[in-house]
Amino acid sequence: MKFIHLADVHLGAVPDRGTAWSGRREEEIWETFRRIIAGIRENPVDLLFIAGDLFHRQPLLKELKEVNRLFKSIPETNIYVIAGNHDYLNRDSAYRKFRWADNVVFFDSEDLQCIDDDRVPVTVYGFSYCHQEIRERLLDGICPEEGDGYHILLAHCGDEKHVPVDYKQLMAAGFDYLALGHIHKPRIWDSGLAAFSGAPEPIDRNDTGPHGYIEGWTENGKIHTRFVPCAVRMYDVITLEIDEDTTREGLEEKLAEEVSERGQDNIFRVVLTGVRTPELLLIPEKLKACGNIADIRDESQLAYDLEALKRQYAGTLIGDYIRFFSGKISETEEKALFYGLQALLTTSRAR
Ligand SMILES: [Mn+2]
Repeated sequence: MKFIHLADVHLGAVPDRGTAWSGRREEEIWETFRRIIAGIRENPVDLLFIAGDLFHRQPLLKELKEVNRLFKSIPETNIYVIAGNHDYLNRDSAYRKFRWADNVVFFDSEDLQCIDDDRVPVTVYGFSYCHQEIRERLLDGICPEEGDGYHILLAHCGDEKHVPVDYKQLMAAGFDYLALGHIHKPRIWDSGLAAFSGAPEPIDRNDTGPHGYIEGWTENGKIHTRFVPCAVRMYDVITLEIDEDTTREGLEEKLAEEVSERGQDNIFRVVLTGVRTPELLLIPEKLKACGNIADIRDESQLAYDLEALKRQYAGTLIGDYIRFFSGKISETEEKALFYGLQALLTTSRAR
């Protein structure tokens, strides 16, 4: 028996709205989903599990038709789908009246349901979201029914607003595999008993690292799994250390190099660390032009010789400003001191 476990596809999401690559990302999320289905067409599996948030929001009827068309194209595979918190079954949800292809089982209730597969010895358990949040611990105390074959649970869960879970307890409940969704980064338990497949394509800038799905198979009566990366791009963090010799041009060059080394198509968050001199004036737009830069976080500290400045500017606004912050100061005050000084010094120089 072979299966594929997907979750958090988030069809319809528009990542990084307002950036140059946003529209392309919206397409890529669909393309990767189509590619996974095409892969199943080439290499059929018995079961496909979709553990919630197939859609980023309420699906449109035409989107359901398109997904159903893809599902119909893999008739040798039985497909089990639950709705998550993003595509939850609200009263008017297009999910409610939709007629799926014969090989699709859609769980349409918040109560746990259990279905015996008609082709392989597997019983599938699952429930869908009918609300945006489920704070109740719906998975506490559940266990598989008596009976042969493999017992596989689909669940969209994992934080306090979305079915909090005691993993240890759930792992001991007797299921052969837990196909989990909601957490976008893949997480696979060593026991092989459970996994968050993660989103096949990263959806936002916090979804760093590799993304893909889980492939499972049985061997000697036990389920084995492996992670299969499939995302076309990755979110990554570039940390640039600044020192007193850093120039604006030098930093832009370093960022461009780093981007091409890690992959021009990837999307980056940039973190600036170290110490910078007041002379180094960075232009965020120039840095952002070095690649797909989603955001820049400046954690560098301005280097000032406070004592020297205090002496040099004694009796002026700048001197008073430094004196105001003397003694032990908080992190926020330190920021205020440095940014204030930078503003005062640049304007006083301009005069
Ligand atoms: Mn979710």
